[in-house]
Amino acid sequence: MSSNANLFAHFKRHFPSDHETELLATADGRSVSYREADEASARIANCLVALGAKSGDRVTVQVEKSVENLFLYLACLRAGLVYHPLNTAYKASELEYFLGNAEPTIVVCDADSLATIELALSATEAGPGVNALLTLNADGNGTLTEKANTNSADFEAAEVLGSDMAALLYSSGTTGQPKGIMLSHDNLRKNAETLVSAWGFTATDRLLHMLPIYHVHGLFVGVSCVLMSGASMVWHSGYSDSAAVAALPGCTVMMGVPTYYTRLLSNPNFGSACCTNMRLFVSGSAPLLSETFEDFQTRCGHTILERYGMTETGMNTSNPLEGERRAGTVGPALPGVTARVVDDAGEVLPVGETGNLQVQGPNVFPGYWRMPEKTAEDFTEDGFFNTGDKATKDADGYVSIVGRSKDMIISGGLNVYPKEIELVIDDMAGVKESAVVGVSHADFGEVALAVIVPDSEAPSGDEVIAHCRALLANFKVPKRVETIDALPRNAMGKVQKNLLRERFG
Ligand code: MCA
Repeated sequence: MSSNANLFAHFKRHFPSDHETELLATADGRSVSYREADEASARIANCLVALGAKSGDRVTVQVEKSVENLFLYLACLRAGLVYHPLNTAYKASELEYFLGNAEPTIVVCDADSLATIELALSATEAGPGVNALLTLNADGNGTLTEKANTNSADFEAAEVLGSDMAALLYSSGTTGQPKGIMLSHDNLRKNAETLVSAWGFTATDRLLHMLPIYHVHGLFVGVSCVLMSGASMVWHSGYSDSAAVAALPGCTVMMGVPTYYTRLLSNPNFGSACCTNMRLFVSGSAPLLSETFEDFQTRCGHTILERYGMTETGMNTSNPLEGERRAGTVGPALPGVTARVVDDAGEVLPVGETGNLQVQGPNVFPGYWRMPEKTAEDFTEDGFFNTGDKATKDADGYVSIVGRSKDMIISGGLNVYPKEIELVIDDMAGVKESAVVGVSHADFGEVALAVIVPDSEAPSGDEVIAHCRALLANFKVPKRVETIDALPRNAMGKVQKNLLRERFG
């Protein structure tokens, strides 16, 4: 039994000896014990298995953040099923791709999106493979909960190999076609163990959890650190700076994207008085401005710990818990992770030079779902993953991310791939071509700006935005649209996006 690599079995080993200990408290006063999480996830695991889900099958989940959604994730782990979470902002056409590609056995969605999901399923070949389409609403009710409640509260964690897939998350990629990122039980466990140790998590910690749980940050960093240390959390369904100010006095750790911290700073009630029990603020998913880092120090006396990760790799580097946290850097590689900066020929560069950042370690994913060629493209012969980020490393090993070679925008901690938006805009009547670039934004750090070249009657900026809004998740919708006679191109015909950023940024 001890050889079982099932992540849930590892979590369970770290449960407090008294299972009545609180695992989480919600914003509306509900208290959930470790015992309840154990029993509820067992009931769901039994239910999923009874519905015919077998080890390795995907369970696609597009539901709001809730306690029951967390139980569903734990249930998938224990049953050896692959948890496939989707951002609740995704629209029908985006869903169609994910469902068609992931080919789930079970789909769980909010009752309000049932018709959309049914339609998306009927449009893909994956539809007939779905054994059950269940609902789970933001309040925790729905057919999943109803069915699960009739099941036993015992479930032995399925025996899995460390290399077996625990979760499938998608990244849109530079081509506009999303790639499924397979994350194994070992990837998630080893990264979680590293973080618990690097950030000093113990059972006395209480994490302020306001991040979504359809991404690595909220699920595999936040939840994993808590469950791997027997700690507890204050669980909010979303981010609000005023709710954070109210909750912080009862917490010891907070994790967030930089927007969470800039919004905290803009709240006049935020200051050292809220932070008397706090020991750590962690920031990631997007670059933290030095200005935010410094303002935060001045305002509450805490130095934000910035770390760096990706969906493909989990966390790679982190500023230290003890020791100097340097503004503008993401810290040295975490124990067990190797981070190197190479030139375009793959030669390791001397200290201080800018190049391509590559990483290797037990946290790095084994490859893209059913895309062996793409996997081969993104890994070097000696097994390093090309992050697509440009970086430098100083003499102490501190890494600074200085740019991205993959044409990506990070908006409010969410990755936005211009190609995906350009394809949608190029389809509009009156648009000859388009280019989407990231421009600075006070709240989201960066947002998408679309530049269109009209060919006949150009659509208005509002029409372009409305078109995007109908087809794309809201965070991808350009915040602004500009028109230009021709896109600037270099001698190779490549659009010079830097010029567009300079002109319209
Ligand atoms: C919302 N909007 C956005 C974004 N979020 N626009 C651009 N970028 C965004 N991220 C827009 C909506 O479309 C809407 O526009 C308006 O803002 C208000 O929407 P609302 O949902 O009310 O916004 P919010 O609740 O204030 O959300 C902003 C947020 C949220 C709290 C910053 O986006 C968030 O929680 N982001 C964190 C995402 C995350 O977990 N990232 C980690 C990925 P309109 O009104 O026009 O419709 S994991 C990762 O990156 C790696 C692995 C790592 O290292 O962590």
